[in-house]
Amino acid sequence: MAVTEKELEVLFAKMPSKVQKNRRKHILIKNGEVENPEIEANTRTIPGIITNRGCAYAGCKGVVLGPIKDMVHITHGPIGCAYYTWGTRRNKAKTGEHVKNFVNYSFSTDMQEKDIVFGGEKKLAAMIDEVVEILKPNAITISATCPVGLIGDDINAVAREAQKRHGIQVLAFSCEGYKGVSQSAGHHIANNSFVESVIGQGDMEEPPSKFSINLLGEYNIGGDGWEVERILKEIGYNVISVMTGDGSWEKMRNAHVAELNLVQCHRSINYIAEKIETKYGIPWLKVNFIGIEATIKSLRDMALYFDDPELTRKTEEVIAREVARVQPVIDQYAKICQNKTAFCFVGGSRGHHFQGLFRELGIETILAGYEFAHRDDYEGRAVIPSIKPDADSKNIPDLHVEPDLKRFHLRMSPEKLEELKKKIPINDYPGMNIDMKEGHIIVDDLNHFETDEFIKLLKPDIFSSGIKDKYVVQKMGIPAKQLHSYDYSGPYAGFNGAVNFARDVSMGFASPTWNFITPPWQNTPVLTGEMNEGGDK
Ligand code: CFM
Repeated sequence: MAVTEKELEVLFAKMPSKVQKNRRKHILIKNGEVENPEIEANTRTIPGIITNRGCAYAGCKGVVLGPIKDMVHITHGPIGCAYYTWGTRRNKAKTGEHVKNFVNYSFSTDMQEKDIVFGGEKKLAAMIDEVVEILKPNAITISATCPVGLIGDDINAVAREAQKRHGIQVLAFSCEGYKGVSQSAGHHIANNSFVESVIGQGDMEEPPSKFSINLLGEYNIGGDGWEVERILKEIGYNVISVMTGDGSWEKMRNAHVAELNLVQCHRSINYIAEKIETKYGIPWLKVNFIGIEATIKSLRDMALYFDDPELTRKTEEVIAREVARVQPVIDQYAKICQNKTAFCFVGGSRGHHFQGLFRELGIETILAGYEFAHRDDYEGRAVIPSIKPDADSKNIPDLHVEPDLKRFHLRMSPEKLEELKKKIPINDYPGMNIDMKEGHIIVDDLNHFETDEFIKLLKPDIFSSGIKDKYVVQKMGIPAKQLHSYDYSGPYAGFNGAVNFARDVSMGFASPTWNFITPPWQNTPVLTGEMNEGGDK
């Protein structure tokens, strides 16, 4: 099913002209004649429009910092920001003997009116003292919320003093919610600080064993990272650090010794991948462990990079064994899913990543998009030089790094790397648009009105999005599968994840619940009338 230009015009016509002008740039129909059409992204949502976006604090503390388990993450601000980010992103983390894990806690300075009036620095310093005394974390982060920026608390000074007092690293993040147009700004702020102050601070000079890698942009939602690590370890890779799912500050400090960085979520962590390349000479490879085919491709790309006969053999052995184990189970579920259609609208990477997994089940993604991704996530990294910075993007400093004189070394000859780039996505991400099919819709920063309208137009069999819109969609009689938190399920990555996903999605379709729901528009009488502009006729 596809939408015609004419139908799209009808949709636009319902918007006020100013909104229409703006939204036209964010909505595309994939058209074979224009291979990679331009889309506007990472710009402000018009105030008043209900979208799914979050804030810079959410991207910094919630997404990138939050999953690091051996640090205590302090939210400096009134209690709401800490409370509503407590446990809602299902970034799981293992505990064990001698493992510090504070992921299940929420820490806030709980600023009151008096702190807003007289300043909250003393309260923050006292809280750090308390945290060190009670929990003894390996390091601490402080994330600023909006009021902190407004009243001008100097969190950097508080962090510096606390670091001297306690002898542990205390990092301050000026990630006030308003710092950018979405959580994407917060990713960038967190990335900058990790490159500057954490990565490369460890003592290791050499990788501890062969095939050492870092896994970037994997946050272990519902256990995704554990499934990916299981596969990688079985093949023979040594995972030095994961950024940041079930991650640790201690391990990240030695990330500089790896031979390759894998990038799962390009949007949230491409800055780190890029800067590590410049600083330490580690190339990065775009991978995708969502879906059987994508997982296999990623594993084979990695084998090509390392170019080792034993590793390649083991890669194929694991692939063959895993596929033989999971495919028959998936095939059973796929019978329920055949010829269905989906909307796949997620934050910044999953709108693309999950399309392959849907396809493997016989489900076609007819509308996809991102809440806050940039043009490169749609059109590929080749467009980066042509993206014009605006006032909002200039708000986040672009960190300048130089090669580390002591620790920079090439992982392979430039010629060999160039050869490899022709075969596998090294230091590159071609974006989502090229994978979308003719006639399908690409929407940036989808809003509530458009969600309603596109559902009426396209009648998808399943809607994949988040908590903010799932209930509205379910009330329309359409199953909704959250692809942020995975509801209460997961992992969805790797081989085991594909089975879980197939089970959950087919359960959604097969549930008798939908027979008890009548979409509201089927019962509502449609009144027609005319405006009487002429007065009292
Ligand atoms: Fe990356 Fe993510 Fe995503 Fe993201 Fe997020 Fe998330 Fe996401 Mo929700 S880091 S961009 S900021 S893959 S929390 S684990 S699911 S919007 S698509």
